[in-house]
Amino acid sequence: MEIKGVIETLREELNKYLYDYMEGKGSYNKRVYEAMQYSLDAGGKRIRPLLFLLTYKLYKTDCNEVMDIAAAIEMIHTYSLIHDDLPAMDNDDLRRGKPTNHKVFGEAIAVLAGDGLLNEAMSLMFRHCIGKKDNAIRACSIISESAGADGMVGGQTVDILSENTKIPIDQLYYMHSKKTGALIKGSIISAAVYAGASKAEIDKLSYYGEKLGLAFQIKDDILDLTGDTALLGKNIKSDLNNNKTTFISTYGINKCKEMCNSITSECIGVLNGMSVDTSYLKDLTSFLLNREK
Ligand code: GRG
Repeated sequence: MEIKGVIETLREELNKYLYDYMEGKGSYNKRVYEAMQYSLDAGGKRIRPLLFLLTYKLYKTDCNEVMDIAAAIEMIHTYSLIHDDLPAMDNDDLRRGKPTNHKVFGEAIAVLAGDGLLNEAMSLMFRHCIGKKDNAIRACSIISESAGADGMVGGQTVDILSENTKIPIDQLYYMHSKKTGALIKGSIISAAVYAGASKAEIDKLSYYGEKLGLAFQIKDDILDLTGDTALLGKNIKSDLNNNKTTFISTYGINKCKEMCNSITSECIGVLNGMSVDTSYLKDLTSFLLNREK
């Protein structure tokens, strides 16, 4: 199968899993499932679950065995976007090319939809682990920690506290390594741990994940300034409007483009130095550098 075919196939399988999972759920509480499904099915790139599945695929053949964990990762990511868009946070009205969750369902239901997705993700992972070996539990624990107060929530906290202030450079790196980087890195390491990779390979993938998260964020900052709202599916210049310190405000656009290129090359270098066939992961890595959305 072509490289693009493998990634596209996994994305489609995941999309089907997510759709089937939510479809028809609920009774008197149906509205919250509708809100959860609205954002889940709004057309995200599925980068984090794909990183999880492609890393798992370095060592194992059947990704369907861990599709529920991949779905849980996407639920966690989607919850974070719903909450990030709320008036109390970034106050955005467009996400994934559609009105944000609270614009359609109201703030209270949007908060609950985010809560519902996070809890559903944890339930999915717990259920997956029943009767499985330690590796599965370790993997799910890495994912849940990466989303927590020392991970994504921690980064978001610093982001919120830093609005309208110029923050020092180490705080900027801390913020992004947690807010954006933690779940990206967690998706990669958890899959390696689950699949039984050696300590040396996990260390390499951990370094790769850290750098990839950084390149992803710098690219996100670039797109926020220079991207096209129609392509991105979200409003641009949100960082400027929210008066945030970003990689662009710190280094300038040209240096950021250069950093994005060189960090991506470093990521590819790490993947080249592995003993397994990393071509799918390399393809996804290059896609992230060149993406327009
Ligand atoms: C609310 C706890 C909490 C956390 C929010 C993820 C996040 C933390 C905020 C999103 C703000 C933002 C734009 C961060 C930059 C990087 C990022 C996470 C972009 C969105 O991810 P993509 O590009 O989006 O993978 P899709 O829609 O493709 O899934």
